[in-house]
Amino acid sequence: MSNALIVIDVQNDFCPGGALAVAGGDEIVPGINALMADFDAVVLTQDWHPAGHSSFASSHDGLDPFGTVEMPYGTQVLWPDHCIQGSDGAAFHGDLNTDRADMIVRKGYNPAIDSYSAFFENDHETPTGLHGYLQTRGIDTLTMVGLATDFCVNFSAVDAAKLGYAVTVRTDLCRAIDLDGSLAAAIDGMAAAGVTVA
Ligand code: VGL
Ligand code: ZN
Repeated sequence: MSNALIVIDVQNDFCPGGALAVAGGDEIVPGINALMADFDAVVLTQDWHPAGHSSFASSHDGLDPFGTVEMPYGTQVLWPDHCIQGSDGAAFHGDLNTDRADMIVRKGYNPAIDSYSAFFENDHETPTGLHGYLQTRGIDTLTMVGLATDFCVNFSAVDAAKLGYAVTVRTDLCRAIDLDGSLAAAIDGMAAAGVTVA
């Protein structure tokens, strides 16, 4: 069997100067590029929302970014408008080595459901197709890096562990949003799910 590096959402809007900037988000790019040579496959994910997406605070009258709203699939954090399909903010960081990517998985394109995980939308049911791709390539071991540790990396790693992959998260090559203790909760949740948090 083989291994894959899963690079989560290393996009301009999650880097300093972006719409949902993660502190130090750009610092991890050289280390991620260097790591790519160690894997059989490299997969990039790309947060890819239509304008007016239901995860944007601007789509809910009277609600502010970083608050929450109840959606049919559970509690959803509301975000500033970010990663709008085709925008510069949705583009990968300019220094990320995208040439090495075998596969790019876009997520969050369904207007009614957010998608933190690379495997399932936030209803935890609707698949992105990544599991099928990895299975058909015989990949059983994953290393995850990218943005943000406590949201998209966390959800992706926990789903991957549930699906039976051996998963390592390289926290030195991730950066967090850290809303109300979300980073500590994510580290605990990943460890509890059997993810190796390195
Ligand atoms: C993310 C919030 C909203 C992430 C994406 O990549 O962690 N966080 N959309
Ligand atoms: Zn998003």
